[in-house]
Formats: sequence, C-alpha cells, structure tokens
Amino acid sequence: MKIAESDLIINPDGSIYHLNLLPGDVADHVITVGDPDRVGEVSKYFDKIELKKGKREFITHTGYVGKKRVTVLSTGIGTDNIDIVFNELDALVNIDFESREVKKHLTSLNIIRVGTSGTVQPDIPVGTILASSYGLGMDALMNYYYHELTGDERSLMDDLKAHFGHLKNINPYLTAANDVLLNTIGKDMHHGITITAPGFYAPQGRMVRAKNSIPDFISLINSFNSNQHRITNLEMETAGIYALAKVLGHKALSVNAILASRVKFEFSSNPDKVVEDAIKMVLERI
Ligand code: R1P
Repeated sequence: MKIAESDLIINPDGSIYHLNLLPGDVADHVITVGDPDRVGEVSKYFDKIELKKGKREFITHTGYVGKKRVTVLSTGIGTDNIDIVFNELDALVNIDFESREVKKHLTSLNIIRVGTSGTVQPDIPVGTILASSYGLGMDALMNYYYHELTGDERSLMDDLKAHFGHLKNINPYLTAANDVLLNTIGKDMHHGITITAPGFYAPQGRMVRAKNSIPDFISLINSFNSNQHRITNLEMETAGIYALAKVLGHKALSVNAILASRVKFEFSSNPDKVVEDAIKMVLERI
C-alpha cells in the first residue's frame, strides 16, 4: 500500500522531512544521543567520517569504526522527539521512497542510546555506566501506538501497576531491552529499570519553586521491588526508544552515564568524563 505524501513527508531533494537524511545515509548500527554537541564527541573516535548532515536538533554523522559502519544521531530531549527520530530512521531503511511502499525485506537496526541520567538508588554512585534492562514510560507516547507486552513484561507491569496505581493520570508502559544487546554491549554494566519522565523537574521529583503534585516521588520509585527488578534511574527517552524499536522491529539498548544521585543529592564533578567513558565503552563493544 502506498503511503500518503502527508503521512511520510519527503523533501524535494529526496531526504526525510526532519532528519534531512537520504536512504543510504544510515548505517545498521545507530548511536543516539540527546545533545547535538555529543555527536562530534562520538564521531571523533570514528576511523573515517563519511557524512555530516543535520536539521534542527537532529545532527547526524555516519562513518566507520574499524570495518563497522556506524551512524551517530542526536535526538534532542524527550519522547516526542523519539517519535520523530524512530519513525524516520525506520522509513529510511524500510520504505522505498520511490514507490512509497514498505520494502519486502525489512532491516532491523541496532540502536544504542548513550545518554545522561540520575540514579535513585543509594548503592549506585555518580560515575556509574548503567544499561537499562527495561524502560518504564511515564509519558503519553505509547497511548498512540498499538503495543503488545511479552509474558515477562506483563508480569512485571502488573507489579508496577499495583505500585503506581494510585497515580490516576499516568498510564505507564513497559518494554524490555533487546536481550542480545543487553548481554553484549551492556555486559558487566549495572542493569535496572529506567523511568522515562515527560519532563525534568516535577516529573522527576525535583522541586525548585512550583509545587509538586506527587509527594516523595523518589521514595515511591526506589521502593519498588519485584523479583530482584528495581528502578535504578530517571531520564527522558529510554522507554520511548525501547517501545518504538520493538513496534518497528529494531533492537535497542539504552546506556546511561549516571551524572546525578537523587538520593545523595550529588552531581558529578566531571560529567564530561563520565559521558566519555560511556561513549568509549559502547564504541569498543558495538
Ligand atoms: C535532560 O537534561 C536530558 O539529559 C538526558 C535526559 O534523558 C534528557 O534528554 O539525556 P541526554 O543527556 O542524552 O540528553
């Protein structure tokens, strides 16, 4: 079936609407980062850079790490941006832009987020590199997609719903990391459930001046425990990445550089070094 011009917008030069990329510009291994300035911090380790493109907050560099072709792309902040990036990345590899039809042979990308995050557990220090075993979305993105849970996800979700059930206006969604990526790239890292929040301040339990509607949010989060699964950290993209990757048939892993401890009230004295450690670890293992 032909996809309408209004549903899949292709620019006059044949590139996809927001990412400004042509089919062929994207490698099978994609690293996503929130901050556009972090794209160069990743690609400086490439042995060869093949292309640099961008539009708005979506900056892309594609090149080679050894013989492996890798794309690094900035998403900006939040799952609203993840909606755009994941649908457009998928279209670039799985839709024929000439016929506007889905290709017969689909490509499954390996997508690794390298982002920053705050821990909610006292035994996870600032400076830790943590791989998200699950993404728990407190945002609304997956209310708009058909999203089925596996057996494991369903039983964990039942316990999470019991724990967070009193938050009537929030409809959380849960997706597991890709197992293979978790056990290769995420090997030897801390693992845990990552909460994806729809904001940075009250949605992550911070209070500056406006009053929070959910009291003791961090205690509510870090007291959850179900069969050794606990919530380890907070950020703003992982759950959307895991859920949309699954819906679209891609593999995803979120690697978090822990810059803040929300229980020890600390922030890293050298955040760039923590992020650099995470970047190097991912590039060595990709
Ligand atoms: C908030 O400061 C931003 O930092 C984290 C959050 O997920 C959010 O995007 O990740 P990045 O450092 O990858 O942007």
